[in-house]
Amino acid sequence: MKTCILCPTLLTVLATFHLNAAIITGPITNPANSHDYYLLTPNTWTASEAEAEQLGGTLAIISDVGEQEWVSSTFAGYGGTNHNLWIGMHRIRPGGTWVWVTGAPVNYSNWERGQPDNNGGNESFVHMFCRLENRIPGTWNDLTDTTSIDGVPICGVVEVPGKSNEKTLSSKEKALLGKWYYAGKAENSCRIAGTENELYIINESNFAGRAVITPEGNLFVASWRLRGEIVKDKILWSNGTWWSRAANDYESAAGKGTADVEGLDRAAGKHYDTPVLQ
Ligand SMILES: [Ca+2]
Repeated sequence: MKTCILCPTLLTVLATFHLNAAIITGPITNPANSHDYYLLTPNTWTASEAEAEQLGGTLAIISDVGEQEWVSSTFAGYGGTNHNLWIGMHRIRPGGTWVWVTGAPVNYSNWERGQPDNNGGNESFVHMFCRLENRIPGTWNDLTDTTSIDGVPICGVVEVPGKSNEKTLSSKEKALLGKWYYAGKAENSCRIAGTENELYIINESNFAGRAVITPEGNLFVASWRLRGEIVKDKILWSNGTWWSRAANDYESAAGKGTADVEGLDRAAGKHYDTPVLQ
């Protein structure tokens, strides 16, 4: 009987924080850049970014004061309700530098006074404040991967690049889309996702980085300074790791070493120590 009484509470919790966030409203087009935006239900930065990628974009990349003011005024008080807003800025590792998930250059910021403070040493995700006493609406704060602050939920704002750019993904880029496996391990799936004209690498920790194909035919993720050599059904990354299209236990197949799996002996090579974007 006790279990039955607890069930509704448990279900409410599960329904409130899905693995992915859901959409409150959108798409709403920003007339200044013709990009589409969505407001998501309250969730963590990580779950919100995952939903953004499902929608074909990322959490919003705030490029200038105009976009800042449009996003803040459109979504922070949407529907007469206060929402703090996750945006697409994060640290790849605790205490590291701030980057946009797309790898876009950080040319604009709007930190609140005293922020970012990395309070507790683990604030690696950025949100905008809504209008609330003691807070300057629209200013940014670094925070842990949580779902609320000041008792007010945090909702992701998704930005999906418009189709005004005529460039589309090449057939080589399209062939890379879909699921990959870190070191060929079934439990460590990764993804390569694409918008209409941009390619994103999403690693086993669910961090996304904008990727381009270099003139020599390799992948390059600028925000991570990481190159990937495409060898048949594998990507050999310049940090010595590799992805495979298929989930296979390569280590078992190859014994303790992996050198007899084609190309893997080159994965940890030093030929990409100085990545240069064209
Ligand atoms: Ca902070």
